[in-house]
Amino acid sequence: MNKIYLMFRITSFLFLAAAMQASAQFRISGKTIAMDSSCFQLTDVNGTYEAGGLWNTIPVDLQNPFDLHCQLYFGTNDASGADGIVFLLHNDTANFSKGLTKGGYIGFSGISPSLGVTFDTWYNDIHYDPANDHLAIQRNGDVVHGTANELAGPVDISSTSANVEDGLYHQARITWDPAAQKIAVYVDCIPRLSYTGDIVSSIFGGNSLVYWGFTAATGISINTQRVCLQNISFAAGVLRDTIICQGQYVQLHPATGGVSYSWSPSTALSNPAIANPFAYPQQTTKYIVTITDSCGNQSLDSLTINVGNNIPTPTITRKGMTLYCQTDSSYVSYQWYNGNTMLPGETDTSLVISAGGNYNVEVTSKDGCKIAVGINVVLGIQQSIMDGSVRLSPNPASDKINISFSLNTVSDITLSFFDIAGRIIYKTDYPSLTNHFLEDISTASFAKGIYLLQIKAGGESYNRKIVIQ
Ligand SMILES: [Ca+2]
Ligand SMILES: [Ca+2]
Repeated sequence: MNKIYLMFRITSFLFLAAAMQASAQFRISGKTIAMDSSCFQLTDVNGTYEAGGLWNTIPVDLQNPFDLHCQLYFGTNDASGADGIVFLLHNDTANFSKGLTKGGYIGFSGISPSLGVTFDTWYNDIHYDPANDHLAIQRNGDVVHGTANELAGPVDISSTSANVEDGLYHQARITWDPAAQKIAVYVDCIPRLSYTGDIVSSIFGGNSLVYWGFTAATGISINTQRVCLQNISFAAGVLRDTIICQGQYVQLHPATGGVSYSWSPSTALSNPAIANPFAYPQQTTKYIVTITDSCGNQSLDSLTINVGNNIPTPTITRKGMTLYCQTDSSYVSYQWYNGNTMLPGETDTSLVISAGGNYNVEVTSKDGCKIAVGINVVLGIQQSIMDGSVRLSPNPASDKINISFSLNTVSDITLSFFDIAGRIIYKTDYPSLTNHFLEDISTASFAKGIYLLQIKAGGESYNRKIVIQ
C-alpha cells in the first residue's frame, strides 16, 4: 500500500510528517571497500586469494518483482585476471560476516541455500568452465557447470566479446518477475540468460523473504573488481491510484526500473524528475511517468490521485474550563492535543482543562481526511477561581466588602451587584487592569439582604452571592 503522509494545519503549529525513504542498508565483508555511497570495490589487484562481500541487510520479498541495475567492473587483466563477481540471493544473516571462499569459488561456494548469478572470468577445468568469460545461474554455492544446481547457462557474459576484463564498466541488469517466476540477466543491455522456476520453493523452503548481495574473489590470478549500484527496486513496481484529502499530500510509490524519471503533468509535484516525488494536487489528477532505464529504453506508468472532498473546519468554543468542538455529520472521530502532545483517551467532542494553553482538536472524516484547529486559552479570572484566589471579605458584609483576585492578562473589569429581583444596583468599570485587583466597595447604602456580585473580566464572568447584614 502507498503510504499517505498527511498534512494538516493547526492554529499555532504545523505538522509536517517526516517522510523518510528507507535508504538501502549495506554491510561489507572481506576485502570490500566502499568507494562512495553506491560503488563498492570487492577485490583489489594487489592481493592473491582474496574475497569481498557486499550485503544488503533489508529482507526482500520474492512475491514482489525486483529490478536491479548496476555496473560491474571486472578489472584489466585478461589472461592473468580472475575470478569474477556473483550476484546472490540468500536467507541467512550469518552470511553478512561469514568468511568467503576464494579463487574459482568466487565467494559463492559455502553460501547455501542461495541463488547466484555467476559472472566467471577464470577458466577452471574442474568446474567445467567454458574458456570465455561466462555467466550462469547456479544455486546453493555450486560453481560447477552441468550439475543439478546449475539452473541456466553457461553463456558468454558479453554477447560481443569473449573477454569482459577490459577495464570497462559493464551494464548489468537482473530482474525477477514473480508472476512468471522468471529471473533474467542482461549485460550491456542485451538479454543474456534467464531461468523460470519456483525458486522460493526449490531453494528457499517456501519462505519468500531473502537478502541480496554480491561476492567476488581472486586466486593466483587477480583483478580489481567492483560493483556500482544504479537503480534498485525490490518492491511491487506498479503505481497504484490513491486518495488524498484537500490540502494534503502523498509521496508516490516509487516508479521503478529506471535511471531517470519524468512525470507529467509536472505540476503539484515536489520534483518531477525523481522516482517518488511528493504530490499535492488540489483536484483529482492522473500522473504519467516516463521511465528511462540504464540502456535508454523508455516505458510509461501512471496513477491517479483522487482528491477527496474537503471536510468543514470545526470551531472550538470554551465555556468555563470545558472546550467544545463543533460537531458535524462528516466527523467520525476526535482527538484532542495539548500543544502538539496528544492527550490519550481524549476523544470526545469536549475536553475539560485545568490550565491555560494552546489546545487543538483533530477531527477525522469517514474517508480518513483530517483537519485540526486550535484554541489558545488564556486564563484570567477563571484561573483565579480555580486557584481559589478570588477573595470576598467579609461575607456577610455590612458597610464595605473587600474584593481581590489575580489577573493573568490585561483585562477590562466590571463589577456589578444585582439585588434578588435581578435589578442592578451598583456597577463600576475598571478598564485595562493588570496583575491584581484589590478594591474596597462601599455597601453602606445597600439594604440588608442577598445580592449577586458579578465580576466580568475579559469576556468571562464570575458570580458570587453576597450577604449584607
Ligand atoms: Ca571460474
Ligand atoms: Ca577474460
